[in-house]
Amino acid sequence: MNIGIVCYPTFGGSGVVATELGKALAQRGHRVHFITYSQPVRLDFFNENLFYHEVYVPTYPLFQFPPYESALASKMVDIVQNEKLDVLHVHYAIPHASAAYLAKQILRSRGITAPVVTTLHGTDITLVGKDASYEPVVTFSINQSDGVTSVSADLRRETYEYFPVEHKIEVIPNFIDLQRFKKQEKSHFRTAIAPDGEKILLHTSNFRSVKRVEDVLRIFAGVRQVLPAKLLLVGDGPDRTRMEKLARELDCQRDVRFLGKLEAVEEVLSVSDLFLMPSENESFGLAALEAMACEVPVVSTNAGGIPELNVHGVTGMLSNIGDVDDMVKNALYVLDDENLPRFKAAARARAEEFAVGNIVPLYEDCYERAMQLA
Ligand code: GMT
Repeated sequence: MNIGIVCYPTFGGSGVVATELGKALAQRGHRVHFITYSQPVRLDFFNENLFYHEVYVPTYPLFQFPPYESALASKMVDIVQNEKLDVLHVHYAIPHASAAYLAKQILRSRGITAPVVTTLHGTDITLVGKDASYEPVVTFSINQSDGVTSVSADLRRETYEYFPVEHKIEVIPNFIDLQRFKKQEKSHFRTAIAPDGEKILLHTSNFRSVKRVEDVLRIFAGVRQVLPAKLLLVGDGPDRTRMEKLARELDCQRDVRFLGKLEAVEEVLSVSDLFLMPSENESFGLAALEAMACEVPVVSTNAGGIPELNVHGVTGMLSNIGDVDDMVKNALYVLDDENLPRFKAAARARAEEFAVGNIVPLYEDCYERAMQLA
């Protein structure tokens, strides 16, 4: 197939999933055209089946808000027509699904059929999409898509609950490259971080309020009262400075390291004992899946789609949002030397169910059905 992928090319989970999907499809012999405003971060190599088309948004003094959606729709028209795409797969409803609808109508006026598949990733529904400023456009463009997928059953439930969406939504979960995400021998790194055999806890996120990084620090402070431990924080975002201050207030700054935006997160995961995900909302929790693939169990909330990945008492433990005391108790239970090996093995085994080879064919089937419908 000739497939167009539209996504946010930045570090966010939806962009990562879209890019990894494109790479996997290219390996399976499809020709994949990325249509984005800059080169996706994980697309920094040559492959004969991968193409990148940049959306250029001309500015003009009149434009307080440059019309990205129009430029994107025009670019989609150009690429579908000239590269003879079979299907357009847009990740994140806003504004990609509505731009795709516009492109489809323009192409139809030229006698060209362009099936559109929309994948809902989370905040496009749970945070941003619900806002009355966007809701009518989100609902309309989901209903006009030829195929709609969501990354968890919970996100599908939320979509039906909050939007008058009539379209069938197929659940296709996030997936993982088990060759890249596996426990690696990094004992020198472990010795440098935890020289006295301390347990290593890890959190990775974009440091936005939905991630509740404050809870990460409070859980760590509780664990450290009982057990020698270190905390590694990967990522960056609006709450970072406040969290550095909180680490000092909790008097645990010497045991906390802010590592910033690391690309090779699998190296840090390889030396970690426990992953913390106290999110307020999480449609799937790709970061937890990456941890589990590296044999790191997860202490998380039961928000959104997390329970569809993290199995309570098996791959980690679940608590209610904000229940820091319970998460401290759970973390200590998982980290107990009696329990940790069994949790680690179960985390990896569960991650294997989400192997890229199990999930990507579901998208191929979805494309086929959308092409028949359009
Ligand atoms: O987690 C984020 O804030 C980034 C966000 C995004 O939109 O890129 O990630 C969402 O999509 C990921 C890939 O499908 C999911 O694994 C994340 O759980 C989801 N984040 C939220 O729902 C908050």
